Amino acid sequence: MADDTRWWLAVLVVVAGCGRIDFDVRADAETRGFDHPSFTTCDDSLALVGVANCTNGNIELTSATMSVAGAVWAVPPIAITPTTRFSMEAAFVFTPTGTGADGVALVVQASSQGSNALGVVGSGLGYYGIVPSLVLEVDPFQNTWDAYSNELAFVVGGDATVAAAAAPASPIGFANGLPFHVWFDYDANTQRAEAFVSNTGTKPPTPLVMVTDDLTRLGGQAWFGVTASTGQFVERQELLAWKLVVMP
Ligand SMILES: [Ca+2]
Repeated sequence: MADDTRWWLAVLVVVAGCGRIDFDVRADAETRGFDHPSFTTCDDSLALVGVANCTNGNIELTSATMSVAGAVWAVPPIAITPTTRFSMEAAFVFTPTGTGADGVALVVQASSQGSNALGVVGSGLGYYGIVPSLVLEVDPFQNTWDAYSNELAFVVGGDATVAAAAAPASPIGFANGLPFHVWFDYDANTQRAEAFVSNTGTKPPTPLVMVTDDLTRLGGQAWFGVTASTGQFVERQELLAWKLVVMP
């Protein structure tokens, strides 16, 4: 049986079983990406930018310090074709000091800064200005342009004040010291991105927010990363685990 046939059979089984495609069920030579269940060491496959640092088995994207930004990018960039699909999962904990802010973002970008990219601090979540990009905001601080506190939103133009698609208010709070998981899935065949959030490592059955976007606009390859920032209000923002499964 051809590899492609086996793959589609696997997908059909999963779709029939739970109503969605689980990117985690398959691994073969064609699957690319990475899996960091923790960060006991941070090697050259992780580019740390700004105030981000590798500490105590986690990546501390920001400390609880005013107006700082940090990011981590996976090295090297990954090809994006008209059939690429991927699932990115990240686990975080935000430890606020008073009102927690500003949040983190899962970012797919093809800026000329590459693995040195870092956007605006404060409400820019460390990604504002990184273009071209598709961003999933995890935003616990409601600015005037945010629809909710605890907002999960896709941004297609690198502008944190213009959400392409905001979810209903997140069913979980972010800035409360409890770990949570976020998923950012994309299928170039449908040009659809989906986002999920949970306090556990089990992806919910339905996405909280979706957006349509053609990621071939990024020009053939993209950097995958996580950014974060603080502003007037602060929280320590740690990346606990990070996984990416890409099917070309
Ligand atoms: Ca905000």
